[in-house]
Amino acid sequence: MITRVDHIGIACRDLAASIAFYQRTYGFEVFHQEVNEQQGVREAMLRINGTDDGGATYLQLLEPIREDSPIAKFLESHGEGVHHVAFGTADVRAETAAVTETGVRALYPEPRHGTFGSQINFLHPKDCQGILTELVQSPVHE
Ligand code: CMX
Ligand code: CO
Repeated sequence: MITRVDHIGIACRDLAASIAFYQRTYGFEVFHQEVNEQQGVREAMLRINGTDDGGATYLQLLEPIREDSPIAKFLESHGEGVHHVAFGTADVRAETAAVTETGVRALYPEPRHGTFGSQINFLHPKDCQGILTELVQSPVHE
């Protein structure tokens, strides 16, 4: 079951400049920053609100650290902007299995490491109304 919008992933060329935009425009603060080598990104999570399942909703600002990473590729073809939408679930394996039963392709056979030690998978944008969709199990649910 999906219980919340976990985050909106936004591709940017300059993480510091993007953070500064969200700070001055809406007053959003950086909640967490990390480098995810496997995904090829330097990222910042800006916490927007808490949710009644104990999770939260964030903006995830993503700057590529490698030319062959998905974010670098996306910036080249689409420019800066919304890259993916992420839904939160208590069980990413079960949710991925349920969704793939409906004919939607998951990108990974097993969940991978996401922000804050979360577990993530992605659903192919061509199967999801043109939107790259991420499924996230936060560590609070483990
Ligand atoms: N949203 C919507 N459509 C997208 C897309 C996106 N983010 N990225 C690519 N596409 C579309 C392209 O427009 C293209 O469509 P057309 O065939 O109509 O031109 C098609 O998908 C294939 O595009 P591509 O450039 O060949 O892209 P790839 O197949 O190389 O990669 C994808 C696409 C989704 C498989 C790849 O980006 C991926 O593996 N993503 C998952 C990992 C990821 O995004 N990590 C970064 C975020 C990490 C995090 O959130 O923590
Ligand atoms: Co994400």
